Amino acid sequence: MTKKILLTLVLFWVFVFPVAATSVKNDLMIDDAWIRLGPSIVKVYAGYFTIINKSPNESFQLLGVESDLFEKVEMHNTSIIDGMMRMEHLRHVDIPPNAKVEFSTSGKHLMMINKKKPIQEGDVIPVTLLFSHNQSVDISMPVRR
Ligand SMILES: [Cu+2]
Repeated sequence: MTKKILLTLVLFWVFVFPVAATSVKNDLMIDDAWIRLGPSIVKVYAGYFTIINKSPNESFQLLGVESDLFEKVEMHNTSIIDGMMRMEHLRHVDIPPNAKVEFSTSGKHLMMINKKKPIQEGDVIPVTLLFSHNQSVDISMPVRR
């Protein structure tokens, strides 16, 4: 009986909280994915995650990002040039072997442009990352402040 309850709890954890899980595909691991909630009138959101390449010798490139909830998703890099903050549109992002590449609140980030429907805190947005070597990784990005 106790075993059954325990199993139920484990299954509950696995299937009800997939958001907490890390997405893994072969050597690529996506961690800490989230989208920053903006004011409801804002149609552009920023998204963050960490990509870990566990391969000791193979490098990947992140070539694009897609989400059905946004018209388009771009990869950007924020940098300070002559005291001015600039955002550069990245065509691809290199993920070297055994490396960790962070999309964070300072630096590289996703720019998720023109949401197609209202988004609230706690929503989980399905997003697909497109990599070189014909790899794609589906992730769930929770929306929070
Ligand atoms: Cu940007």
